[in-house]
Amino acid sequence: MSRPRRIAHLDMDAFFASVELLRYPDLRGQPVVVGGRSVDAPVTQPDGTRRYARLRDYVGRGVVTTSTYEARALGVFSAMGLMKSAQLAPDAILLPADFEAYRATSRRFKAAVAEIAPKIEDRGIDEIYIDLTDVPGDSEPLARRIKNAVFAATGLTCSIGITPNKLLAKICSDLDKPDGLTLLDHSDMPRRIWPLPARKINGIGPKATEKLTALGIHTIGELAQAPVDFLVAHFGRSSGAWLHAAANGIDDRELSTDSVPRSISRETTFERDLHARQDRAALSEIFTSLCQRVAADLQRKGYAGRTIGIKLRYADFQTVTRDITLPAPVADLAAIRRAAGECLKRVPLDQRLRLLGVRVGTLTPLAELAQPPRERQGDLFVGLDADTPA
Ligand code: DCP
Ligand code: MG
Repeated sequence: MSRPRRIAHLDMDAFFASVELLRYPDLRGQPVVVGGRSVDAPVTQPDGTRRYARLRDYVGRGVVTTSTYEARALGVFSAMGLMKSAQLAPDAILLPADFEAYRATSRRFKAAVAEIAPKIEDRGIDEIYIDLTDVPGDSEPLARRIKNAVFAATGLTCSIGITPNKLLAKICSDLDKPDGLTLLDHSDMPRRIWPLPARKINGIGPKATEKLTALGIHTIGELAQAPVDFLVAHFGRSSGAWLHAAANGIDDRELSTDSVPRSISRETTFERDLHARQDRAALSEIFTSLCQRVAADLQRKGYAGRTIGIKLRYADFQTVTRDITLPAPVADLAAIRRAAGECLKRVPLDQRLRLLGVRVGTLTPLAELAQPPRERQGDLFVGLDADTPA
């Protein structure tokens, strides 16, 4: 029998706000809200102390990006209007968001985790899944090591849940926030998971929650107990089956560890509008150079792609795209240029053009291709996709 999986979900605590507290430690312990504009940035006064914007002085339509736990205690949460939150916490400090700083901190915490456990699925700026199945050591000390490494790299705390799968790990990392560490197995489901509201399952959004409520289902436990036929009748076959499995803690998804981009493209807006016939030579040169740049991007990033597409914008700003799907992925200039040229034949060219773009999609890592893409002539084009409005 294969070893049981150990999947962790790690989520940073009050992430943007916590990054801000590193640079303004005098705000520690206070209700702080991130979400202001640059005019709300702190001002250092002649005596060296800082003057901060307060929520009560805010006028505008901005929303809370995140808030410290002290602000949450006053009822101020992500996505709430700033003016509304000012009514709840007028004295809370307001800071503008600094995404550059958050991204830099995000890279640091992920790199620190990768040193301990390399199998990571990046889920965005402040959360990752980690596959610990093959990492030596018991789960609890391992989780402590990861939390310590994140703290050493960033000065910030995070919360970790370790369970047999992604679905439970995601729920679990939230159970003991902030600075949480929660380990949980299928046997803990009835006690720890079933009492939770159904919306705690990642994938059950507001609409599904509403529908479940109307059916008398509020908790994950109630959902787990609902007959699968009943769920299928109300949500359709695949959603019904998924709801049943999810509520019972069943989830076989692997981590997706390398995020393959959807497509790689290059486009250019001409200095003056160009005509397909009068400016044929110039257009042809630009077209080839776009293909060259896409081919170079593909080589550098290590991908080949099966869908080759073009994008045109006419002088009247109307935009059209065309693409072609090849029998096998390609990454070389000649194949891309040839396929893109075929696409070009399928668009009207009686108007002047403002912009031209070339795109390669349906990407496969070069490393996964058994052999290098073959150069073939003539029989390359198996299908043509219809117009897609840009
Ligand atoms: N965020 C955002 N808009 C939202 C929610 C969040 O821009 N509606 C940003 C700000 C958060 C970051 O994403 O700091 C991470 O989101 P989380 O949901 O993980 O929230 P926090 O990390 O702030 O708090 P928690 O401790 O609950 O994870
Ligand atoms: Mg978070």
